Amino acid sequence: MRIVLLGAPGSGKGTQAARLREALGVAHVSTGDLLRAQVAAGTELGRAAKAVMEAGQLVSDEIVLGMLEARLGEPDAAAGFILDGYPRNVAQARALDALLARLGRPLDHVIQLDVDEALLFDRLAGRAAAEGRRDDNPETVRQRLRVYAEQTAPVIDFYAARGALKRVDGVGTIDEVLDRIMAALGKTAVRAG
Ligand code: B4P
Repeated sequence: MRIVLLGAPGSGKGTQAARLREALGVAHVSTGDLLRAQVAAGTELGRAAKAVMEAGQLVSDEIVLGMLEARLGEPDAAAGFILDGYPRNVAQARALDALLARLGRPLDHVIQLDVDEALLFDRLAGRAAAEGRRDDNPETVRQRLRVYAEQTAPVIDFYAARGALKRVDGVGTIDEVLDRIMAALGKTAVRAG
């Protein structure tokens, strides 16, 4: 199964994608995690991305697409994947279409996680306190939400226009949201306990 998970910063994409990976046995491909790994490793790409991420802006489409293509070629993605954090603008959505057409692996589902803005701030403030991620400070979060409204929200319309979008309420416990996503995928959630 090949899935795109859309949603604002703090909407729970990363959290739910990790659960979906377990539930569906597909790869979790987070462009944010891939970029943070490059930053941590101090690569040239990571050095270029660091300041951009800390300013709450988007890293260049070209860099992210190259990283994504390499990641989709890894063995765990052969069974399918959940894209978390990609595409983040309409140019990326078009590039993804072209890439997946070339690979002969079109998308099966596009899920949008809906969460209101006040709750996004609370969640990211919680993560700032717990994990100290440098782009979770209030000023950068405001900038990330602006970038989301300007550049990423049109991606929702891009998929909605072709009738491919399913909207899921992202407010509730992590398990409740997971159940809603699984229902939107036509699956039943099975969990231990
Ligand atoms: P990302 O890593 O994608 O960060 P994010 O949008 O904040 O989402 P994330 O997945 O981490 O958070 P989640 O909502 O799960 O991007 C970071 C930066 O990388 C971007 O700003 C950009 O610079 C760069 N980047 C990434 N992809 C790019 C691309 N394609 N092109 C260009 N640049 C790119 O969770 C947030 C918090 O909410 C967590 O603390 C979590 O525990 C909590 N939470 C989740 N679900 C909850 C629930 N149901 N109830 C309560 N709390 C919940």
